[in-house]
Amino acid sequence: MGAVATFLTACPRNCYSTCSMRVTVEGGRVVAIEGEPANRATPEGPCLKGLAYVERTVSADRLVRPMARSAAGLAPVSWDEALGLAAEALARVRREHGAQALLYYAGSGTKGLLNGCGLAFWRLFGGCTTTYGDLCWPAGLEATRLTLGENAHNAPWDLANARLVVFWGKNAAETNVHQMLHLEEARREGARVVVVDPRRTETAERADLLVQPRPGTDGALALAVGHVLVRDGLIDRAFLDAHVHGFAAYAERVGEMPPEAAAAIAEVPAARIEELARLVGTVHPLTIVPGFGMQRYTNSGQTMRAILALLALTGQIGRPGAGWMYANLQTAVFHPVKDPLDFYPPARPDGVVRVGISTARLGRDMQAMTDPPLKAAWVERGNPIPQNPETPRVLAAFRALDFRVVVDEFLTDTAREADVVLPAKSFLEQTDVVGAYWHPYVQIRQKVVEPPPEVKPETEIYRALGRRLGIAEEALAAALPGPSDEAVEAWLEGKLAPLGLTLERLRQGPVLAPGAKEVAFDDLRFPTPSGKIELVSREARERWGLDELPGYTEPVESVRRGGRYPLHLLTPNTKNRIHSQFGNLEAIRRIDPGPRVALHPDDAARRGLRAGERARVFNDRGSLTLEVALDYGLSPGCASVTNGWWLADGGAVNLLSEGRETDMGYGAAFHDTLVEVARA
Ligand SMILES: Nc1nc2c(c(=O)[nH]1)N[C@H]1C(S)=C(S)[C@@H](COP(=O)(O)OP(=O)(O)OC[C@H]3O[C@@H](n4cnc5c(=O)[nH]c(N)nc54)[C@H](O)[C@@H]3O)O[C@H]1N2
Ligand SMILES: Nc1nc2c(c(=O)[nH]1)N[C@H]1C(S)=C(S)[C@@H](COP(=O)(O)OP(=O)(O)OC[C@H]3O[C@@H](n4cnc5c(=O)[nH]c(N)nc54)[C@H](O)[C@@H]3O)O[C@H]1N2
Ligand SMILES: [Mo]
Repeated sequence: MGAVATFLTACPRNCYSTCSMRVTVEGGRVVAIEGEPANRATPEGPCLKGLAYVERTVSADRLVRPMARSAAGLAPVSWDEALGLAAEALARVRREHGAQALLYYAGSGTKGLLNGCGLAFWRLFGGCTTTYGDLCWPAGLEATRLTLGENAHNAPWDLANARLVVFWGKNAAETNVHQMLHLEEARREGARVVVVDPRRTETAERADLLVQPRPGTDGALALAVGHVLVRDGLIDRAFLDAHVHGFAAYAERVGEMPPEAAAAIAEVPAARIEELARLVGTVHPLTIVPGFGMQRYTNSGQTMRAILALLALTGQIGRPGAGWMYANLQTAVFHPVKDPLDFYPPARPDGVVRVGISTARLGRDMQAMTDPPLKAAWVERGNPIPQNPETPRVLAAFRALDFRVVVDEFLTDTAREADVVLPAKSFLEQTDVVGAYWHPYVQIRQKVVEPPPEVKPETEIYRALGRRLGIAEEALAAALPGPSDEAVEAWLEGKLAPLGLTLERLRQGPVLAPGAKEVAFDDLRFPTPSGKIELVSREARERWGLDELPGYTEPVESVRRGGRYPLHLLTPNTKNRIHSQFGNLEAIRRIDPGPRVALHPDDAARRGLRAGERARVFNDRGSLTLEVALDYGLSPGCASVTNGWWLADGGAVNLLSEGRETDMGYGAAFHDTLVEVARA
């Protein structure tokens, strides 16, 4: 056995927690993963997924050699052959159709500054087409920016100071497990907890009040809460006068939504709406923790504005224990994100990179693209076939291309469609620096082991491909840090130095991002056009064509709009997977062996379905055959399947969704989906 050493690193998954972890390596192999108490947000250490890296890094399923397609399917080939095939095909596409006939698709598989190298490389290639928007959170980001001016919130541990915590469309007990520790601290001091969710989630187990709106109707619910606050004078007049723009117009708007009206829309008893309003109006400090669940609808940006308005009314912003804990972009110190459009570089057309495909409409936009049409795709860090809306179209669009390259650690549904699959490094195999979107720490994501002999980091994949494409060595060197570990580190030091940080410092522990505030907006300055919290937003109209006030509109795909199918499909996230990752590991399979559709027992009985039976979940776009699970905690009229199952598992939920954007921010309206369930 070789030497034993322990390293500090951070989990780079697209997850709130971005845990600090101590990784023990013995004989070149990861043997243990533990927590790092210096991270005040995640002191207890990683979840089961984090612990499962011990398996994941050496999993027998991991891709450790390139593969290429022949008549017999995908088979291992040498790097020489794989890169030769890719270079030849890409050069041909560029020669015949132009560089923009290549789609560069990057998903959310890992965080890190080195991710930016992809686009830098494609610029050297001569350009590409890429996507705008994302699958995750942009409607909420934009709603928050329109209202508060930027996305920042109090430090995670400040939740302990709250006396009322409202989890609105967030299931922290599964998706942000560390937040529950801060919640428990608040509860020990007497805090009360509200959960607003059509499902009685694990988070709801801790709640004093559970409000279960009909999916997609939270806007109406929030307006009615605002109505009661204004009606009963449960508002902070001094705060409104000094720091809020548009209260008079807002008060008029909520006048139109008394609790009885919202009760009819949201299918929540009016008395419960009154109860929620009384808590919001009287139990302070109040933190609202909105999740991403209700911002996956066609009306979701407006919904988020309506919920956020409740904090403006009650003056619960800029104080300890108070505020809007949505997205904390205070660690975006390397590329400050002032505007959600800054996420999609380059935000402005430059003739080289065509930012022309909506992530939410990936399949449709790929098929519709002309001048030049798309002929090839390069996919990295993402699994768009099961994860983007409307899987059948995404699949068809990928199949219609002449050539596809996928870079991944595993043979995902998307990789299975590729002509060339290149094995990706794991986060334990190349040093990088990561931020977070919940806590305010900048962290090192440290190389702790060598990659398997035939695995290269993306930076080296690009360098090798670039050489084959005849790109000048100096240009590659300028765009791609490496090849040595020292050169990668020197590049990272160059990014850190302007912030007064070093890798050495990060190796000692997580570091608060320079300028990060423990209490966001404590100076009550809001970088909006009026300098105040905006209940009325001109930009909402000018940029998105929406009402200047928050409002409620029925989701596009709805039974009340005459939708053909009766059940509302929810596709939430789940504890032991991150989207389409981890579900293939033995440690996870033991707990969560396969996809199931949850139904309220009454809905199941009406269809003659019993627990454990197989049922077809379907609409005009597609169908899934799944095992039925009964859940009294799920609102009647809903069906729920966790997202992230692969086509290969028979559970790819986006077979059922449509490629539709949210009302603002270019997000994906996954939950605007109706289905029927019947005996298989
Ligand atoms: N119906 C429905 N669909 C959804 C959602 C929903 O709620 N409902 N949620 C959406 C949300 S919020 C998100 S964020 C998306 C997530 O969708 P994606 O962004 O596609 O993310 P993952 O499914 O996690 O897949 C990431 C892939 O990156 C690979 N990977 C990991 N590390 C590396 C690396 O270092 N290099 C390379 N090259 N590859 C790597 C992983 O193996 C994995 O295959 O899904 C969305 N899809
Ligand atoms: N374990 C784990 N953790 C994760 C992830 C993961 O896949 N697994 N993914 C990470 C990522 S990328 C994301 S985006 C986050 C997402 O984490 P969350 O913010 O918790 O988001 P979701 O699971 O999409 O949805 C949260 C809740 O919204 C509810 N919901 C759906 N529709 C509505 C509605 O109309 N109104 C209301 N009030 N609620 C509704 C759902 O039932 C669900 O319980 O989690 C991150 N953390
Ligand atoms: Mo996400």
